[in-house]
Amino acid sequence: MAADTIAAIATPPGFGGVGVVRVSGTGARRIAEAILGGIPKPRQASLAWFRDGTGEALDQGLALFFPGPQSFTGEDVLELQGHGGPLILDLLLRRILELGARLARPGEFSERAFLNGKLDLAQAEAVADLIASGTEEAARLASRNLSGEFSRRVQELGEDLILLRTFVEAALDFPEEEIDFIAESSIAADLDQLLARLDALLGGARQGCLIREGIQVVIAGPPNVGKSSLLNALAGKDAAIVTPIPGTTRDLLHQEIQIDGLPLHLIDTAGLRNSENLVEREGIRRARDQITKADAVLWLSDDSQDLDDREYAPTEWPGQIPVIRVRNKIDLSGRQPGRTQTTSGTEIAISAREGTGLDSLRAHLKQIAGYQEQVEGVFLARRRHLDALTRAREALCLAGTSLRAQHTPEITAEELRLAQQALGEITGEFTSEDLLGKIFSSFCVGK
Ligand SMILES: Nc1nc2c(ncn2[C@@H]2O[C@H](COP(=O)(O)OP(=O)(O)OP(=O)(O)O)[C@@H](O)[C@H]2O)c(=O)[nH]1
Ligand SMILES: [Mg+2]
Repeated sequence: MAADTIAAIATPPGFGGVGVVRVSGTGARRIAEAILGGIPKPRQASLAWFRDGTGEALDQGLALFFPGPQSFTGEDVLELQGHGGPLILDLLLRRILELGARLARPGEFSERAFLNGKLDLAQAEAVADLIASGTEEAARLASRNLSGEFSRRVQELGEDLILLRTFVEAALDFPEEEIDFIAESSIAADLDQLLARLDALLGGARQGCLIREGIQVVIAGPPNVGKSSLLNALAGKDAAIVTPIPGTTRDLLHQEIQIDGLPLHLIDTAGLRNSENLVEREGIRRARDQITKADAVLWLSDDSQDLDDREYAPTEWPGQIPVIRVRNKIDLSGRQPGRTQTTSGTEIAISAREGTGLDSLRAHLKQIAGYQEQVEGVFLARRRHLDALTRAREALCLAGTSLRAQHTPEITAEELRLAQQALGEITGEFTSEDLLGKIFSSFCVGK
């Protein structure tokens, strides 16, 4: 248990009805005595005056005391709920620091909860994800992780892996009987079954990662084809300036939208053409740059004009980025809205002005992102979790290969160990200090 006592304002900066200061550590009792004149009854709200060093009242509010280990961090925790003014909270915090606490680093309360075994790492991350969640879907999934469902599934896999390891390692200890031992056992079948469960978990985690992070979609094309109009139509508001003048948009315009719970970061860009205008040229440079960072590009053209846009298209489309050709202004050209498959890829005909064809476009974007509705067992995963699950999967596959080769039980055992270790990284059983520091420092102060 950490020796020093930490404190932070846990509510966001600004004015509000209530502001909360949190204290955790062995000094919490002493601080309560100094500020409140006594230690509040454990886990009960008591109305109290918060006093400064001279005994003068700073504020009045609710005081809550959670003796360790039955607290969020596992240490003694004091929570003072005063009025939500920045100055008053600051005075209160300063008084607490005077009494020997130090300012908490971002995420330090959660870090202590993790170190004291109150939460595993995936759960601690879920706390931060819940706070940061931008969609209802993401919030729902984060709270599911917080409840430990994801961790439990990962742990169960880890435990079964240990059983398998024990078996294989026992075989190593009795080399004469080794081949029969492995052949007669159900190890291969168990391994396949583990792999299937891991795949299911990975599928749910991939979907969850998508819900957490969304995809970045760049709208690009020649000037005046309706890129900004499309952004506005998808966003359902008048975010970008639309005029009949080619070269209207110069800056990149970011807009967050969601399609059935899938977050999409839309970026409207300057129309691509050869321009002598310095401002426009910079806009075009930024547009091209943005295209290379996209998860998908909507390449727009004006279907009512017979324009060869090849000369405008970036000469080297970045390799794997899906490009969707969108024919806009079909209200003028008379083309039917919707999706068609051509030799050069998918084309979608829309009218940004009338809103036709947009449903097909949305559906296609979801498909490109790999987003499915109602997937069983979705978990709000981070890249870190995906990476660990993928490594575990690779190790299991190698274990399977060496098992079937029947000559190298050492390798099977080693790969199983690596798989178990990768799973352990998710819940924090095996982690480096660096990784912990990185994870918790991205949290908010006071959490
Ligand atoms: N008829 C029709 N006009 C459209 C449609 N979409 C856009 N427009 C018109 O086309 C013109 C250009 O639209 P913008 O959305 O500004 O085009 P842009 O591609 O963003 O243009 P730049 O920013 O200059 O590159 C405006 O007059 C729009 O009203 C459409 O679906 N149908
Ligand atoms: Mg524009």
